[in-house]
Amino acid sequence: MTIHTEDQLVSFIKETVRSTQVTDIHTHLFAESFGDLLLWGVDELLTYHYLIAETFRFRPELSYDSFWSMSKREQADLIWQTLFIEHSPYSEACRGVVTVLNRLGFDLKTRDLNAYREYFESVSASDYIDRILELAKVKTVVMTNDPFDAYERSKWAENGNTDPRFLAALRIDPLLNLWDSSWSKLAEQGYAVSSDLSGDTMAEIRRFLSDWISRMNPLYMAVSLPNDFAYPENSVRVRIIDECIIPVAREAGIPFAMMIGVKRKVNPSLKDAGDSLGKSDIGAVERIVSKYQDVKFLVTMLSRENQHELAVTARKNRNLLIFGCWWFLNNPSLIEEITRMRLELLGGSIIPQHSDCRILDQLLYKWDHSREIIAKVLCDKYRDLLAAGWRLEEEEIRRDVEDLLGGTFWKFLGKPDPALNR
Ligand code: RAT
Ligand code: ZN
Repeated sequence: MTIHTEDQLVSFIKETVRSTQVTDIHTHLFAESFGDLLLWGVDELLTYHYLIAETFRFRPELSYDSFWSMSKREQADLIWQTLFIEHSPYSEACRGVVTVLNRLGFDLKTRDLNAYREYFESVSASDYIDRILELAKVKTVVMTNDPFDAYERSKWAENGNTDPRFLAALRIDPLLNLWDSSWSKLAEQGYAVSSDLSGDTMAEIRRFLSDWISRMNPLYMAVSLPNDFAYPENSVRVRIIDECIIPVAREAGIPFAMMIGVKRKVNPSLKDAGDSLGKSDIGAVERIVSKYQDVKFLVTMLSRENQHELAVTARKNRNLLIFGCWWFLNNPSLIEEITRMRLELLGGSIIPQHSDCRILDQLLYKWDHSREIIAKVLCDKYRDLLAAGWRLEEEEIRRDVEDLLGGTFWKFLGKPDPALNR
């Protein structure tokens, strides 16, 4: 149907963005068969590392050790008291909890954490996964799967992944960032590697990757890289990228995802909450993607300062698909700025957002909040077209939104969206 007025346009876009099912291309969630690796419930929500960092800012008297020696429930009580009762919860991570509690139908007037807890005692993981995926309108969740983690390996050995709504991503941070300590983990798994990369080491790393690709069937291989990531470079990391990751990605026909710009452990006392960010050299991205034009790269960068040059680099390299407003960028003001700029430079050939959820319930807020902004930006873009006399068809807008929320990703992978056959 043709759209004639601005009012019609705005309500159609809002409704379409709100109701379109998403492929969430990067999360830290797990299918039910991975047991307690899947985090869910209000105590997990409250002890999200983003909120831990915020709590310490308001508690100068609180020692790190005393916080870490508390039970999860005690930590959650303290965070609730500090960030929700003693202050108003308008930071994005706090607002997220409010959105989730609201979407679950809890009475927010009471602010009674124990009453919210009761619900989680009576629900099963399986029912809760169904409920959240349905409420969040997320059809497919891409996990982050770490073959260096012994506990996760045991889960792959027991059942593996049995839920088609969850798909794997092979995460290889230790291989590229911590070779000095990770080579022995490969050796323990039966690969003939040595710390100095001599002998069969490179072939054995390739064998390790191929074995895990067969076991997990991942959609891509992924790494987070420090802000000083350099390419090319005379380093263990770059040798492993050139001699192992790239050939294996090419052979398996899967992309290499690079998440660039992390400064790990700037405050180790904060544990997971202690990482930061730094501006990176876009030249490293330019050089690697243009050197390997037959390999696909998914790239996201953590610093706001890198976003414009990353979008321009994608204009020059069709084997580069940029994705998401990652971690410290996952705030409304920055999502809006970045999404607007990306659509202006690249049209719909981007993945505007991923959730990065660590806790299942967060799908509700991460996607609610992002959908609202994506819709707002799209309204402006289509309004400009309408004003310029372009004929706007509902079907075409629906197609575009489906692409932004997953279609572009599947086309880039060269695979049909498996959710379409479920
Ligand atoms: O956003 C986060 O929760 C971070 O701690 C990281 O997990 C980051 O997203 C990553 O994948 O390294
Ligand atoms: Zn992540």
